[in-house]
Amino acid sequence: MKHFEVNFDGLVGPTHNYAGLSFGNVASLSNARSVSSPRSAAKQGLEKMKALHDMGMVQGVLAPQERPDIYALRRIGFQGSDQEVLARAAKEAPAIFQACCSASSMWTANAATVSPGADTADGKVHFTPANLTNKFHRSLEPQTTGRILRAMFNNSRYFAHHDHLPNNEHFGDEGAANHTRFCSEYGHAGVEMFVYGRYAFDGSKPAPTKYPARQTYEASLAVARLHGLSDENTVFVQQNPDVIDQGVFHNDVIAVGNQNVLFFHEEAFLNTAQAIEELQSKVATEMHFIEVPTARVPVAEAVRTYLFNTQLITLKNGHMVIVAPTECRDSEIVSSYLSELVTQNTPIKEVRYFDVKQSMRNGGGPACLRLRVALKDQELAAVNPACIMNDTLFATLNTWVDKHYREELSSDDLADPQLLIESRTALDELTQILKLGSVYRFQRD
Ligand code: SUG
Repeated sequence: MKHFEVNFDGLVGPTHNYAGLSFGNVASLSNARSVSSPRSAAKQGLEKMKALHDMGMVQGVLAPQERPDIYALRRIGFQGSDQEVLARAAKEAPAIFQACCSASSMWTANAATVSPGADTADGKVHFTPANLTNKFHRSLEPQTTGRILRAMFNNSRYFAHHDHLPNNEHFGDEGAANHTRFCSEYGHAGVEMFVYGRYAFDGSKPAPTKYPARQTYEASLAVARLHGLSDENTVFVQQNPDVIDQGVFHNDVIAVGNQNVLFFHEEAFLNTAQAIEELQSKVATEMHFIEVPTARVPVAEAVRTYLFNTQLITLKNGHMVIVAPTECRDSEIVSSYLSELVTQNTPIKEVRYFDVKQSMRNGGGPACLRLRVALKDQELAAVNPACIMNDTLFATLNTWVDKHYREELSSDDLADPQLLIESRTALDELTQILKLGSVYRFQRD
């Protein structure tokens, strides 16, 4: 039996823009209203996917969502033809309108939480789309995410799909951005670490005071229950509220793990010693805990460069590579740290830098752009093959982007009725390329 970790990267959508929608996410707020390039954004993402494929990884593609979200605008009372809905919403409620235009589904680390079959009670791979309740623009994603995941993992013998958790901040769930799995081999039973920012039903517990904690303890527990995980293969860890208040809006901005490695910042967790002890006692292999001290990399520098929003991937020769954004290379503090790290006695042997600046300016690094799914070979064979990256798909998607995506987009362009037509035309063609069927509402209604 063979097993793999497959990274499913979000394809950036045609309305990629900077609207400053994410309070608590420093990059999103500081780049608000700058001009974006949807075409470069999509191509930067595709280059990363292709590079991982060329490194021998199995790489998948997750389709973007339809934006502007006309259905959300109708639901809050804007009426008339699609063009009238756009024009009225842009004029009367510009902030809400912009939220309905966000291409935020590109950050597929927030698409869902996934538990591999080796960990679950029924042996199936379980998927729960994240409800993303904390931000209105992101709360528009889960239903379509669920449809896309069902179209990609469409075999009930191997895959179990759940509805997203109740749409309420008490059950705020941000998906795999707060979920890390440790194991010896991907196909072997592992331990799943859920990191939460606050307790929703107990106000006496520590919580951030400035920025929101998007993930609740109760949501993490609910996902673990749905997936049929046990006490033995789960660990629940509270994020340090102080780092949330410094812009760490998801755990994947301050920690990343893979197999037997947890790479994390000294200030990441509220109770680090306890978390380490519990993880080591539950994971069936010896763990490497690589803790980066504040004295070496301050939290602000980690947030600015996204040192921890890196991907840790295992190549076929067993070496781990750290996939980092070029912002890490361009920081003296971080690049010197990384050059030393790869010479030390840990499985991490190499750093590869990627330019994902279009995404970074909205607070999305390499790790935000991917959803990890550990699969055994027979499960991989049941995945929609049109969504798996290869040289032909890479060429096809680049041509598709060139044909449909704008070079530049400013917030004023979002109300252009032509953008809606362009976006729907592009996505309709994409569902044929990725063989997804009619996953978008404009194709179904
Ligand atoms: O949810 N940014 C996203 C970034 C998500 C990053 N994901 C992970 N860390 N896994 C967010 O805050 C900004 C959109 C705007 O401002 O236009 C945004 O949604």
